[in-house]
Amino acid sequence: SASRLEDEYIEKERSQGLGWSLLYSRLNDISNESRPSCSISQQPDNEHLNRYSNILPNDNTRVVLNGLANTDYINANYVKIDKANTRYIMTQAPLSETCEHFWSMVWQVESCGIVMLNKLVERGMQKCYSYYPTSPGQFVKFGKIRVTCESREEEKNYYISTFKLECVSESKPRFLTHFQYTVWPDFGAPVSLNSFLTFLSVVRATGILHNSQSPAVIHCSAGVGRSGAFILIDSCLLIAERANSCDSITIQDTLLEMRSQRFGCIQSKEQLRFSYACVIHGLKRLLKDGDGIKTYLTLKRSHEDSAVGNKEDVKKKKRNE
Ligand code: PTR
Ligand code: PTR
Repeated sequence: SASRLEDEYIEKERSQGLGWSLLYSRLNDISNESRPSCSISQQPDNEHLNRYSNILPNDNTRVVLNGLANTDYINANYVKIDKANTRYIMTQAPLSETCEHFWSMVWQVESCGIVMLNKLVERGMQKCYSYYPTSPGQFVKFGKIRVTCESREEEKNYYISTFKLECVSESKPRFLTHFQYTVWPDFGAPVSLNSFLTFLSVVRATGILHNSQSPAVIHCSAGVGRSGAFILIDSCLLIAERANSCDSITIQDTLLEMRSQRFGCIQSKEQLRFSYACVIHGLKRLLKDGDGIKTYLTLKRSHEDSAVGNKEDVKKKKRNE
């Protein structure tokens, strides 16, 4: 059942959500104790290929490009969650000089899908290069890869597109589904649990997420905050769906497991709270247990600022971006 996890959730909501601050900083302390080495990303040839100097890929799980592009470096990691039996690639939003690397990676791992959780421009700043074509028939070419838009539909809160990929050295094209979710502010959480869970179920239904052959590529701007929450929710919901239950320890352990493969996953306590709420709400919907989580809206209303990101996080963000 979902009731134990919901009790733990309600406990953390007490005293203006103090429980979330405590849990979030405790998890950060644990992650910081075993900070992974990220030295390859800081080599002189690679430094300028990182969108943010403070968000770097762990050396041991980085995606090593195999020769389609003129470098083996990209700010991307393989992230796998054993208990859920899932595997993804998490990466930063392409820069103009890394689009070629990005598409070479997609071709190399034979990915069937990309999930983009950011907008191209956020808070008036460019947060992602326009690395993909946006109208049917239009194409972009980066290095050896040509990407043609076959279709693009605008749905409520997201776009879904089909791209044809062609590589100069191979005759056979491949096809890929691209999603862009447009209502998730950086350092914050989507406003509606139901709309997010609907989006997740549409992505899942295409089969791109749990494809044992090839990982989906998940990105936002830095490839840690929103992408981290997305993967945490997807994997913990899978664990919950199989066992008909989930607990707080599983969510915490899964996040730590993710961070050991890509440092920085989940960038605010609001994203941690949203992840819990989605797992509870999703599990209750699955078990047809009432209407879903009872308290998500309540706290959100009493903490308006945390609905779009904690104020301190936003201030910190303004300093470093
Ligand atoms: N039914 C409960 C309530 O309204 O408080 C729980 C709930 C909260 C259900 C949020 C869904 C929620 O998300 P959405 O914003 O998608 O309705
Ligand atoms: N320098 C930025 C900062 O730490 O504030 C890097 C950054 C930007 C980190 C966006 C996370 C960000 O969010 P997301 O991973 O969801 O794009």
